[in-house]
Amino acid sequence: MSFAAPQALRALVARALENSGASSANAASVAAALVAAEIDGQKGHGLARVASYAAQARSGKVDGRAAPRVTQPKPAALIVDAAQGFAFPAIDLAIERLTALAPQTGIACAAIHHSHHFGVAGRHAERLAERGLLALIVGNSPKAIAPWGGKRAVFGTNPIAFAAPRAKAPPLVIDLSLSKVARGRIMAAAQKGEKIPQGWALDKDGNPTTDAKAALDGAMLPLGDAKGAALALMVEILAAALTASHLGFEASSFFTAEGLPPRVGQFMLAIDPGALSGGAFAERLETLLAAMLAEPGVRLPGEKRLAGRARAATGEIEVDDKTLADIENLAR
Ligand code: PYC
Repeated sequence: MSFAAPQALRALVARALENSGASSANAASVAAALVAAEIDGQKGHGLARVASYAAQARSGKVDGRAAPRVTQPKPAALIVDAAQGFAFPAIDLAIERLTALAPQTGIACAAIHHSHHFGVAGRHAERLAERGLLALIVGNSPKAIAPWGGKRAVFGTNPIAFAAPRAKAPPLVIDLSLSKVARGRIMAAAQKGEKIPQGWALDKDGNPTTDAKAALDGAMLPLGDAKGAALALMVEILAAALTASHLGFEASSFFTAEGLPPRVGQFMLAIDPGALSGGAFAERLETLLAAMLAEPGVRLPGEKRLAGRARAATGEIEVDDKTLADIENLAR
């Protein structure tokens, strides 16, 4: 493991992406998101993505120079066209515009069209909550989960993120992907030749499997069984149908540089909590959280990210040697 300062890492990642054809604005936006994910302990959405993002920018699968465009078809509805570029610049634009709009309209939404991997969904929701808004964000991703009762993957892992502002504490953040476990855990088991527990995945014929390689060719099981599959369906409708984007089973991989752009979508909803609650929101939320915390052993969701940030604030963060070396090569 190596140690590096967040600011230096952001500059390094941005240079790696610019060398691969990204505009400097896009490279800075992507670098900020990936380093933030690394700091928050979400390494699957952090620096490990740089090499594949750079390869996709080089091959043209992602348009690294795309400039997201926003239109406002209805007073409280925004369309942000990511234009087959990276998701983060489009999300940044949506956050900026929703922050201005939602306090005027009470509730506002943004449909991000023709997008890419949007990393840690909870971080985008949290940024809206840091601006005083309640946020709900969903995004679809390439096929991974079968519809309940089916054999073949149709839906993505389709994360759902929610964040609520708090007066005297960082926002409460809830962030969940809908597969029972992250696909990265199955990939890691396959690499090591290890078995996976029963109940994580199906093989390509729809049979439950403990063989990690067979699971990668098959489908992942949703958390909460039929209920999770229903949520994955809901996310496809909000994130892909509503954004005129690719459905999970139509989307190309977020990892490989070959093929057409994934063109997935994201849907973001921002609510002014004061407007809808007549000013009672903060008190009601704190009463609820206090009741939870009165139970011994209870922790609020999302606390892990705060621990990562506290460590990063002391100076340097721990980065995998090979990942860092790959980024340094790309940045030369
Ligand atoms: O956590 O599964 C996930 C995910 C997919 C796209 C963005 N995050």
